[in-house]
Amino acid sequence: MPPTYRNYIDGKWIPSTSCHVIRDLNPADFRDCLGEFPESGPDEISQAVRAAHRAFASWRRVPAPARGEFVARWGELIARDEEALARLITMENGKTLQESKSEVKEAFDFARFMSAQARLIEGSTFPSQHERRLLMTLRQPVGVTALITPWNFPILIPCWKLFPALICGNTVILKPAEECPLAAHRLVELAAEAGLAPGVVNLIHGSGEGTGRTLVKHPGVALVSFTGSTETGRRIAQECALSLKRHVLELGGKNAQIVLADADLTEAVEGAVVGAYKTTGQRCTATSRIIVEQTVAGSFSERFLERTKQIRVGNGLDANVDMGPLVSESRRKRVHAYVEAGRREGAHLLLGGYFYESEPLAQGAFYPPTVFDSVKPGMAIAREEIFGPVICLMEAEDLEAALLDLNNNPYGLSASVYTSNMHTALEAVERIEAGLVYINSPTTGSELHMPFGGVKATGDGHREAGRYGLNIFSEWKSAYINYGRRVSRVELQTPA
Ligand code: UN1
Repeated sequence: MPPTYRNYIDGKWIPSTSCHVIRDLNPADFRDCLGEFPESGPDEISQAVRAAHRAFASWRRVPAPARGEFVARWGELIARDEEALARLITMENGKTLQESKSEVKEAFDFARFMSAQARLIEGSTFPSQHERRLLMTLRQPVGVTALITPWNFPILIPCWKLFPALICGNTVILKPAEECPLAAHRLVELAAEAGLAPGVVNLIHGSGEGTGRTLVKHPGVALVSFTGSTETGRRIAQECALSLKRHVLELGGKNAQIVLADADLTEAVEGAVVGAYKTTGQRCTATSRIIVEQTVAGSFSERFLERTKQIRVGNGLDANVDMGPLVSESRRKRVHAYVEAGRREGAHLLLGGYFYESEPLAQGAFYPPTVFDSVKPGMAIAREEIFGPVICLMEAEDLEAALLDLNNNPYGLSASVYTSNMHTALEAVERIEAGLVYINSPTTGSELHMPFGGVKATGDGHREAGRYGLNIFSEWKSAYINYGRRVSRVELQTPA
C-alpha cells in the first residue's frame, strides 16, 4: 500500500477530512505509486489561512536578519539531503538524476543568496520640500500569501517563492502541483526541522481546479503567486481582480532559437539539443522553435537530426539516459495531440511522434524526441506551448525575417541567437521581445541572481529570482517624519 500523506497546518501534520485522493505515480513506471495525497477542501484551507494569519502577527515582527537565518538553516538541510531529494524528484517528475541534482543545488544556492538579502531589505531616504522633515520609504510584508507551484521544478520553484516571501515577513500557504506533491512534502518537512514557527509555512495538497481555486478565492489570502499555464493564470487574474488581491503570474513560453549563417553550427546544434530535450521539453524556457537562416538550414537540420537520434530515452535514474518521461499520461496525450495537429496542418514530421509499445518504455509516460520541418508561423505547433520534446524547424531569409518570426508570437519568455557577429548579437538582444535573451547558448539555464520572467502573455510584468522577489512580496510605505519642534510652521509652508 502506498503511504498516505497529510497537510501541514499550524506546525502539525493533519490528516485531511476529504475522501478524494490523488495518486502520485512515477511517470517512468505507472505501477509505482509513491503516495496518496488529499484533495483538500474549504475547511482545511480556512484552517490554514487562519493559522497563517495568527503566525503573521509575530513573524512580521521577527527581525529580518533572523528570518534570513531561518532560510539559511532550511537551505543547509536541503544541501544535506541533496542526493535523496534529487532521487525523489526523478522518481516523481521523471527528469534525469543529473538534472534533479542541478535543481536541488540551485534551490540551496538560492537559500544562501536570499538569506543574505534579508539584511538588505532596503528602503530610501529623500529630501523633503519642508524644513526639518525626513522622508523615507520602507518595505512592509503583504500578509498571508498563497504560493501555487508547478511540477516541472518541484523543489526549485517553490523555493523561488518561499524564500523571498519569508524574508520579507509574510506567511505562506504552499499548494504544490498535484503531479509532484511529495517533493513539496519533503521540502516542508525540512522547514519544520529547521525550526520554523507554527503557521509560518503551511502546506495544502490538492488539484488546481479544486483546492487551488478555493485557496485563490479565500478572502484571507492577500497575494497569490502562481507559476503554470497561461490559461490558469488568466483565471487567477480574473478571480483576484474581484477583490483587488495581489497576484504574480509566471506563465507559458514558446521559446525560439535563431541560428544565423555565421554561427558555429556545432555549438548551435548542441545548444538546441539542450534547450529542446532537457527536462523532456517541460521547462517554461524550453526551446520549441528553431529558426535557421536559409543558407545553412539544410546542414543545420541534418546535424540536429543526427544528434537527436542519439538521445537515449529511459528512466532518469539510469545514468546512461539523456531524457526521461513526460510527467504524466495526460501530459503525454496532450503532447501527442499537438503532434497530430501539426501533421494535419501540413508540417512535415521528420522524427518521433509516436507512443512506445514495448517494455519498459510502454509502462511510463515516455515520448520520443520529435522534430517537424516545413512549419509555418500560423500553425498551432508554431504558436502554442506544447511542453514536450517537440521541435519546429523553420527557415528565415535573414536576421530581419528571423526576428519577425520569433516575435510573432503571443509569448515572450526566453530566446536565443547563435551568431559570431557582435553587431548582430546586440541588435538581436535589443529587438527580441522576451524577458530572457541568450547569445550563443540555449534558451534554458537561467542563473539564480538574474531576474526571471517574460513579456506579453508570459506573465503580468513581475520578475522572480535574484532580488526581484522583494518587490513581489513587500509593499512600499512612505513615511513623513517631522522633527522640528513646531509642526504647524511646516504646515504653513507651500506647496500644499
Ligand atoms: C521554468 O522552466 O519554469 O532557465 C524554470 C532554466 C531554469 C529555470 C526554468 N534555470 O531553464
